[in-house]
Amino acid sequence: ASKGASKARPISQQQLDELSKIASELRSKELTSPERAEAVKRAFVHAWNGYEAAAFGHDEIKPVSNTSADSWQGFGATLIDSLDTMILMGLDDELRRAREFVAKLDFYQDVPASFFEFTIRYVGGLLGAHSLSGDELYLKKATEIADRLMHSFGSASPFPRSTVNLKTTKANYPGWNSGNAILSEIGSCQLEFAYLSHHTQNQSYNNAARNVYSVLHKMTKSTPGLYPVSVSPDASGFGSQHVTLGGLADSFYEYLIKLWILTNGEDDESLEMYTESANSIEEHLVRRVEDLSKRDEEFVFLGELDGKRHTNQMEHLQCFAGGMFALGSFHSRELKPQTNAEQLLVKKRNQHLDLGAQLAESCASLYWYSSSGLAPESIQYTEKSDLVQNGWWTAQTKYMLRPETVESLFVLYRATGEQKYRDWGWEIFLSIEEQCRTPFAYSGLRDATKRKSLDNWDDSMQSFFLAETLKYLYLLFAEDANGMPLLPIDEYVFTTEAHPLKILR
Ligand code: DMJ
Repeated sequence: ASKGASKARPISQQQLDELSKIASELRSKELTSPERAEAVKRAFVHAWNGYEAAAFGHDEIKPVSNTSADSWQGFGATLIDSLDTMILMGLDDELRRAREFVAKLDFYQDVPASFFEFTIRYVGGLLGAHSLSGDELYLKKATEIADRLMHSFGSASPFPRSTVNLKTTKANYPGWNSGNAILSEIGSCQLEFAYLSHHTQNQSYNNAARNVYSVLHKMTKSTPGLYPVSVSPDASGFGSQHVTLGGLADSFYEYLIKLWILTNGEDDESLEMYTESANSIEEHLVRRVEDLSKRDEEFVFLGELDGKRHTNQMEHLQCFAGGMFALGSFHSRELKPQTNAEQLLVKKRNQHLDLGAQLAESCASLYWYSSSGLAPESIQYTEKSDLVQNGWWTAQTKYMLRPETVESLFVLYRATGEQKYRDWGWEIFLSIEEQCRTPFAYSGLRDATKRKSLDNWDDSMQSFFLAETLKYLYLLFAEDANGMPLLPIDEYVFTTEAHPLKILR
């Protein structure tokens, strides 16, 4: 639903020209990393100012019509998702105003809440802010909302239901999925709930979330480590044989290795699940496609499975996987293996780093080969690459300001120190400036294969743009006063919405 009177006249040609000037000026300069970080920070401030002026307290600004939208029940998704980015960037005045809003929030409302979205954006956003600031208000507010979300868990199922009414506590699995649970929805609360339990000394959050893993792990699968996206609520089986690392599944795989990291290596089962999954992803989902157009390197893409049938398609969402493999590899570097899973992680250290790097480069190349400089939402590809130039083509044209590729570039940079990751991230940032900057904020594109025009803006800026995309870009370039990276990845682990949680030691 879109709210708020339109505060803007239609965007004029003169305004468009001014926007283009900002981007071309940036492009014309050779900037140092700290200067690039400053440019990303200015982009954040531009978007935040627009949000504050037209949509403060709403979930999002609509960045072309300069109005507001409430996709997540209007608790201020952009504001909460942005708190830790503001802390990181030292935006004290903006943060003070946002904190005042958070202090007044009341989650006891008669509205249906998506367990997944509310966990990753609201609970995660508040916990990231707590982790970086130590401010107890954020922990208190995260606990308030988590207590409402806990009603998603019931006695009939080990899995949280998709939607829960925050007041009546009535909860359901989605009707559109024949009443089955969705893998990503039940498997992407484990970091947030583990952190919450640790800091509140209340184990109920972690017990409920963590049990989901044990139950899923025991269920029979056609291929070990590959979990179909649709799960029956009583854990008796899977609703389909569709396996993907994309939508409906992605952050489930991401969280397996990250929970092991967050628990400082204590959670053996999550590492076991990760190494099983990593093996099967390598064996069954990785596809290599010759690049006939520009490079000697092959594209390394991920496909999907329907039973035994392989589908050659990849969503932008799957581009988190480069970072996932690199992160697992990074965390094996000082490991003295004691379990089979730890041994496997150490043994695969170089292989996983190489695979992560290839996936990340392939995802970056989807940006290079697109005329907007920004990657489409999904592609299809052929392994008989003499048929189609490049070997891949666009399936879904939209570009939603998504973070997964820059997230992988960030992890790869931190894991290897190779400058090319910074340069690729900078190119993506410049394209965002050129194509997506509006007078009020940043807008997604309807068609990433076309260059900028008013009609091509989709008038949407989801909260993850400030929570993730700009945060990862900032972290790619920013350094502290001693030239050291901010938020080292051996001290913090990032939730699927890029909220940094300090490793629990
Ligand atoms: C974010 O909300 C999270 O990263 C989620 O895991 C996937 N979708 C968006 C970003 O694309």
